[in-house]
Formats: sequence, structure tokens, C-alpha cells
Amino acid sequence: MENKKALITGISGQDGYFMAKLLLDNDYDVYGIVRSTASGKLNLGVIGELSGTDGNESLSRIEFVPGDITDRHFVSSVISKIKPDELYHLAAQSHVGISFSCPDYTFDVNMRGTKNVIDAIVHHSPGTRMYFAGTSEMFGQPKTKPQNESYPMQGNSPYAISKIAAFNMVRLARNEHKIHASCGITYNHESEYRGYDFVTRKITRTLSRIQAGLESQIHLGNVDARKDWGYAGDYVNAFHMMLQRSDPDDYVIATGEQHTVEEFLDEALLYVPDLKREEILQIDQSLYRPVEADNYQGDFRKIHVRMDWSPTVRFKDLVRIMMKHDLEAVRKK
Ligand code: NAP
Ligand code: G4F
Repeated sequence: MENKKALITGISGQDGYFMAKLLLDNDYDVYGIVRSTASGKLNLGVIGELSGTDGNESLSRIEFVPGDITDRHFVSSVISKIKPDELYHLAAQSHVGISFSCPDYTFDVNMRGTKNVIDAIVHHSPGTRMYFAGTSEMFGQPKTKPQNESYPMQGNSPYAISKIAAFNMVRLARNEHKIHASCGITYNHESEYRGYDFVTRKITRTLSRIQAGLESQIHLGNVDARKDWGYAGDYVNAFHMMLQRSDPDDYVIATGEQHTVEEFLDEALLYVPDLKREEILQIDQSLYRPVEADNYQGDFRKIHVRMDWSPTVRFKDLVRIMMKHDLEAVRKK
């Protein structure tokens, strides 16, 4: 039997890495859209860093396709050529803070990029099953918790609004064109491969660097923000499960636990007992967002009941995995 084909947009990001690994382990032929620099160098991100390291030999089987999802012609030609069985649409301008300073760009990538993917599936590969990466940010500033799939969507950042629009385009295509398209309403998920500018990785990496004498302070914004943090490796399993079902649908993917940024920092500090919070922490007003979105706590019962999905990595384990990785990384330098 022929291997299934999967196309991943955003393969160079955190989730792209975990998604690719999962699919390669399940004998998929994996294709990934990547961007290139002016000098023609492909940006493979996490996958580029990990290729050839222990346990990551399978990454060499990925076929990279250079291009940009905002280009309608490019997206349509790639999808019509590959005709993937499954498409994981993970590419986005994913940083909420940056979306306030670059709203046009954020809308372009997140809305137009998603429309390009949908149109290409509808016109050139209607049998493709699509996963769309929605977000808890679409709920804005929830008044009650936990939130489930029916919670009203009142996003309050350019990022959130772009994702709400894209989410609705996916739902429309599912209803109007009957394509098999599912959305995850995914709460924060982190890992040892998270981008350095997201708060969890900023904390684990900076504390490790302070411990090694490479830095002296950590600058943070709103440490009272309340989030529901899970492990990216768990969440990609849910994305895959959603596309194995005969009926496409939308699902909250979360841990159901809420913690503040300060709690994350304090948990991480347990791994560097020589460091005292009051000596290293600087609250920096410039790192506050114009509008904060927090109070997230996801109710993942729908996916649990239908697919038996649950998170396996909880808060303390998540911090341990990230701190252990970053402490080892600075030791090796
Ligand atoms: P990430 O690490 O920021 O990765 C984003 C990916 O999108 C990168 O591979 C990036 O490529 C690619 N990309 C951005 N603009 C592109 C464009 N114009 N054309 C082609 N590729 C482009 O994000 P992530 O954490 O893996 O998240 C994956 C998806 O889930 C995103 O859509 C995000 O919005 C959503 N999400 C994430 C979380 C979370 O907590 N991680 C929660 C909810 C939803 P470059 O490397 O070239 O920049
Ligand atoms: O790590 P963050 O930047 O993640 P945020 O804004 O929650 O967005 C991430 O999760 C979303 C899911 O809900 C995704 F949709 C999105 O793509 C992305 O992956 O910030 C987390 C919290 C915020 O409340 C922020 O105000 O941490 C607070 N924070 C405090 N100091 C900081 C900092 N955030 C960052 N990035 N840097 C700081 O210094």
C-alpha cells in the first residue's frame, strides 16, 4: 500500500517539528512549506537544528517546498501537485504582541494565507483533509472559565481577530464546499523547541543563561497573566486524531489547568536555587500588551469523549522538561 501524503505549512515552527515527527513515525510521506532568505537559504527552523541529531534521523525524509502562503499562485500549484491526503495548516504570524505593531502583515499571513489554502483544496484537491490551527485567543478576555467550543469569540488583538476570520472561513468551506476541514481551538502549548520570544521559553532560557553567568536579569511584562499551558508534543496528537475521523469538527485542546506567568517563573526557579527572584526580575512596562488577553482555561471534554485524547504532560512536568533542556544547552556551550 502507498504511504499517505501529508503537507505541513509552518513546518519550521515549534508545532511543525512535532507534527512532522509524528507523521514520519507513522510512515507518511511528509512535505513542508518553508520560506527562504534573500540569499536563497531555506529557513528550516527547529527541524534544521535537529536534523541529524539522535532520534531525529527521520527528518531527512521530509521534502521541503520553498514558498510563502500569502502567494495564491504558489499555494494553489503546490496543493494541486502534491494532492496531500492530509494538510496541517500551521503557518501563521503567531506572536500576539507583534500583531499589535504589525497588524497588516498579521492579517495578510493569517487570513489571506488561510484563504489561499482553502481555495486550493476546494479547486484542486477536494479530497484533502485539512487541520486549521485556531487558538484560545479567539475568546478574547473570557469572563468565565473553563471555556468550551461554544464560548463567544471576541478576540482583542489583531492576531486573535485574524484567527477568528480564518476559523470562520474554514467553517464556511466545510459547510459550503463539504471539504473535510477541522479546527483546533488550541490553548498555549510549549516545549523545549518553543520560540525564544514566547514567555515560557524566554523564562527557561534566560534563567539558564543567568545561572551560567551569561546574563544578569530577566525582563518581563504582565506576570499576572493567567494561561492554560500544555505540551506541544501532546497537542499534535490531537491534530492528527481529528483528521482520522470521518466527521470534521472543531475541538478545544487544552489541559484544563490555569497558572500565572509568575507561577511559571517560580516553578522554573526551583531548578536554579542560587537565583533569587527579587535580584533578577525586572518588570518592564514596555513588555505589557496594549490589551491583555488572559483567564484562559480550556474544557477539553469534547475531544476527550470522542477521541479519548488527554494531555499527558502537566504544568510541573512541562517546566521540568524545558528547564532541563535549556540548562543542558548552556552547559554544552
Ligand atoms: P511558530 O513556532 O511561530 O511557527 C509559525 C510557522 O509559520 C513558522 O514555520 C513560520 O515560518 C511559518 N510562517 C509564518 N509566516 C509564513 C508565511 N507567510 N508563509 C509560510 N510560512 C509562514 O508557531 P507554533 O507555536 O508552531 O504554532 C503553530 C500554529 O498554531 C500557528 O498557526 C499558531 O498561530 C497556532 N497556535 C499556536 C499555539 C501555541 O501555543 N503554540 C496556540 C494556539 C494556536 P518561519 O520559520 O519562516 O518564520
Ligand atoms: O508567551 P506569550 O507571548 O503567548 P500568548 O500571547 O499567550 O500567545 C501564544 O499562545 C496563544 C494561545 O492562546 C497562541 F495563539 C499564540 O500563537 C501564541 O503561541 O505570552 C503569554 C503571556 C501573555 O499574557 C503576555 O502578556 O505572558 C505575558 N508576558 C509577560 N511578560 C510576556 C512577557 N509575553 C512575552 N512574549 N514576553 C514577555 O516578556
